[in-house]
Amino acid sequence: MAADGSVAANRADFYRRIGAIEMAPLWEVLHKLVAKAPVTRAVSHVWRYDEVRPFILESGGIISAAEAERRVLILENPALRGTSQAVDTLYAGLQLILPGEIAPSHRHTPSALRFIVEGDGAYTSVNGERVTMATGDFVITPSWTWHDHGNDSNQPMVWLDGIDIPIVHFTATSFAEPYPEPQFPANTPAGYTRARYGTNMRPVGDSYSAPTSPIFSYPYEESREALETMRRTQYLDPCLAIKMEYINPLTGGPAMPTMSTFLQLLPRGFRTAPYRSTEHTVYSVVEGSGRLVAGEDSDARSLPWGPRDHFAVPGWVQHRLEADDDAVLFSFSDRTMQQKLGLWREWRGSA
Ligand code: GTQ
Repeated sequence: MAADGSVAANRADFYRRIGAIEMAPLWEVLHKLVAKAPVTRAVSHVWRYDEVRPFILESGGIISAAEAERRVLILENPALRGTSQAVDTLYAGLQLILPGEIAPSHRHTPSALRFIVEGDGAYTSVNGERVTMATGDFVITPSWTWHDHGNDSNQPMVWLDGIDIPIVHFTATSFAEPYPEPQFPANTPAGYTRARYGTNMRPVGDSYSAPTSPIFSYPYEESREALETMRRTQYLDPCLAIKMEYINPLTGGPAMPTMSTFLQLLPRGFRTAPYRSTEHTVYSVVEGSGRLVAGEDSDARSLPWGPRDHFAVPGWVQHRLEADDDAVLFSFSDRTMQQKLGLWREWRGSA
């Protein structure tokens, strides 16, 4: 019993004594631990490409790709500075590779995606098979596969790296190692994986089974054409317009185990109904301009975006999208991970 016998002093004394043997009282933290609704410090934010691009190009004179290993400017959520997080569960960065450079081969347990923002003619090699990369292409480097990047073109290339690093850190399951040479031997003819899995066929007797799609390149031209046909023939979802998910052709499920990836078309003048879901999302604008309206009622903020801009929408933030022109948005989120854990929820408002 504390000297003055008061309840507060009594408790403080009790907490101190249990603290000495590494214990703590639940009742002081219960409602923070078991929150009524998602709590995140992350905020909605747009990185404007006209502000970002000069610094990306300048980074080319600050360090070489070889020395940096990956010459990337991380997109850090303004409320999560110092954490390398764009949103709670996802890392995002913009990588620059100049003509003639090689970003040396390595592998790691985090799964990575590339979405090409600018340029045409660089390549990524995944376990020795090269895919070329052009603006709007979506490329995967699955967990624990050797990958290097190179640029044989005569222009700088910039792409978005989307990686599940915060998820891997949370589970403390990060492993990484460099390949002993700058490049993994080019041991597989270009187009090999596309031939095996990319034509709605697979080799008889094939036993590929991995949590990531065997297809690791999804060219923009094909995905864009699908959206165009869909928008002419299909009802537009009030909250999403036309939103397609990149899939693993062997399962019909998401292309990667931890991250879901999407390409979305908002027709000119389309304004979505208010929406929220628990997934944390990062967008890369391919075509068109418009705005993200994030927050509720008088707290709502209007954040304009245009081609090559990137924006973050944290989970459970009510938002809508408005398109001034036909707009095409790439996005990635942790939706599939949340769904696997039975945690994902959405809410749809009316227009
Ligand atoms: O290209 O492998 O932005 O390992 C961060 C870590 C890119 C990559 C990043 C990486 C990579």
